[in-house]
Amino acid sequence: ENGLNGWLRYAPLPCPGQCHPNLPSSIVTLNATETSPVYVAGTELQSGLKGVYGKSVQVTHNKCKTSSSVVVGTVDQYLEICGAVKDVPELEEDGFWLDTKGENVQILGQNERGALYGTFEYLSMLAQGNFSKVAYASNPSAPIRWVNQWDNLDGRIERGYGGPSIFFKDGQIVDNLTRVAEYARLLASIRINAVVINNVNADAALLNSTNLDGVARIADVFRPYGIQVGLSLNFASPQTYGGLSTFDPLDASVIEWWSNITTQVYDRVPDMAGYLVKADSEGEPGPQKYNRTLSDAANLFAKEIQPYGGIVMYRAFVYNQLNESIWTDDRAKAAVDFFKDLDGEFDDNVVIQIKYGPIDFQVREPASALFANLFNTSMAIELQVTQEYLGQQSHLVYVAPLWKTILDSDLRVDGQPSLVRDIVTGKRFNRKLGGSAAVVNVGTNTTWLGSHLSMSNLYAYGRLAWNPADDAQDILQDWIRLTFGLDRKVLDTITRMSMESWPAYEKYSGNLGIQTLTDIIYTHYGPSPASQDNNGWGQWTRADQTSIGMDRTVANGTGFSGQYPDEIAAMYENIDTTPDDLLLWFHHVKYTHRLHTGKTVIQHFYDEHYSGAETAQTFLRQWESLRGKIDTERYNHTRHFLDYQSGHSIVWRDAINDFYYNLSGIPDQAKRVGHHPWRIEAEDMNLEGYKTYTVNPFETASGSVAIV
Ligand code: BDP
Repeated sequence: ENGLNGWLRYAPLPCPGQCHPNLPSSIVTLNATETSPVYVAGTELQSGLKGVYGKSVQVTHNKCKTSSSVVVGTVDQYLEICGAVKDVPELEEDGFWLDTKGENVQILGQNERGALYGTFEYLSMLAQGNFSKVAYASNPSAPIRWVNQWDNLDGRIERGYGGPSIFFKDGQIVDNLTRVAEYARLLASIRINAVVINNVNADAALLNSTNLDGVARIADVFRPYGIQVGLSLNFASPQTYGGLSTFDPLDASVIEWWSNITTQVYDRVPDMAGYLVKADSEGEPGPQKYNRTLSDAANLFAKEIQPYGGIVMYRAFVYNQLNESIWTDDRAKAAVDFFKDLDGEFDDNVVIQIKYGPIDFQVREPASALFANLFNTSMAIELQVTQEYLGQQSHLVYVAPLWKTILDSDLRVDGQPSLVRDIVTGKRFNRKLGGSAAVVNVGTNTTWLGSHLSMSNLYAYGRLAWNPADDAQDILQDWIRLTFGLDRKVLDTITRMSMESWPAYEKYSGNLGIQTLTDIIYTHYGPSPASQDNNGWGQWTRADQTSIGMDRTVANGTGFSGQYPDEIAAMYENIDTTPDDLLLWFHHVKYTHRLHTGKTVIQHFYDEHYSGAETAQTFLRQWESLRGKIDTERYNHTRHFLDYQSGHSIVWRDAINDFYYNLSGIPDQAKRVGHHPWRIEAEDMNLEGYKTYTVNPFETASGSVAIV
């Protein structure tokens, strides 16, 4: 198996058809149009029943059967074609009703999308051998359940690790959209309803008429799966691409230019989801050039797409990494500084898309303070499925538990319970719009993301977008059963490895809230603690010979902690009440400072790096215990990465420990750091055809020497 079908393999279960006499013997869809989600649901049911249980079942359309069938449609279609529906509660948009108790299995959506979701739910049960008799409604937590792709028109994907784009090549939309349809299928099964297809660092050439025709073709492929397409815009397009002398958002010619573009877009794609805008960030142009506000910018687009029902996702990731003030100030404060005073100024169809933490997809961050500073503005949380700072798919890191720490954070606005998940879904402040977006970055690789196990993150994202209260391990286990079958040992082993993976990665990369100590300037991969300071992106570790951590308190530091509501601000302001895992995020302390556990910071660093790497090394052995229980192709592919991770976790361990030992001069009590008695250095071997090189930064090779 090559991974192409992800968790929708419909692989045969050990006990085929005859064990399950109650399998439906016909499928009825209440829409006969081939491009409708309900029709697609019928086809999907047919292949699921055939694949899992070897049962061939006919699909008929628009004719109700009295027994032994699966009926799929909307509540309204059912009423019209089959008659009154019993027991179905009022459903919300995209919600569904699934009833396996009666004579027929009923899958009824509030709309066609909901019917397709319900079908995938039923298929997920069947594929996990689950024949329980159930009758329930399921509704989404929020209307926005989007994914973002950072695909460039030349086919490269920014921070993508699964090969080139499935959408673009050489400046154009590819001819063959087969992979797009396969992606649509995966996304629909996890209830994603929109996809932004191009990079947030956007190229205006997407707006030429050939490319917009291509976007229409992409939208046609996604539509039968209930998925809408959205576009990232480059704010300077009217000037750089349109030839105007300005891109001032309040200039009449600029407004007219965008109006014209919007007409061209919606003429081709009448149901386009909306625009995504990154502006005034990391060198991208924005309204600040003309002293206009971010709301001036967002509302410019909002007004244009409002008549079409479109949404503007305006990113809160606004900061200027090369601004001089960053040397003394704190990038973590930027989002609140920029957006707080604009609360209420945004049009109703604007949603502020906020990265989960104040910095940038780090291994541990507190929840973005902006979630607790906007009360009259719709928000969505931005997560990252692609593991940019988290090992880039070469390391196993199941990220859902990290996301849960944020979604379940209580920010105590006005002293009241204010879970991030209730804020972003719109419940806490009564906003109609809200939800989530995740940067996914699948590519043409058959594994989609680059490695098989990383697909649990995509699956979990969709599940949490639908219901952020779900449990990370429960979600994982559904994914394992669907991806690798029902074997108990397979389930237990992959569960254990995955649940241990984020804590392990945090331990051997950057713990105590010091952030992922990767190279911060370019690759965001591999250890490079020194690169975290003295550059325009941040001054994060502030490590010197005696102390470490970034003081973000109001009393002595950057004042970031004061951006939270009082109770939370007070917790982070005080070193004693700050949780250890965020200690260095909020405080600058001596290496000898004692944690709540009684250990010193430096000893904890040493110990955790050993412990994290040790855990990562068990992953390979754990996986190898599954030999013969997993098909060879996926077994070997995964084994390769876990083998690599075993070694690279040691590189991480030693690089970080050596670096801080060198800086602080404080020895490891357990005498491991700097002592590697069993290690054979490559440069000490007889080398033929290799040369030795001194490496900089020193900590990235033992003894500072590498061979090439
Ligand atoms: C950073 C990425 C960069 C993105 C940026 C963003 O390194 O490639 O363009 O975020 O989210 O994490 O805009």
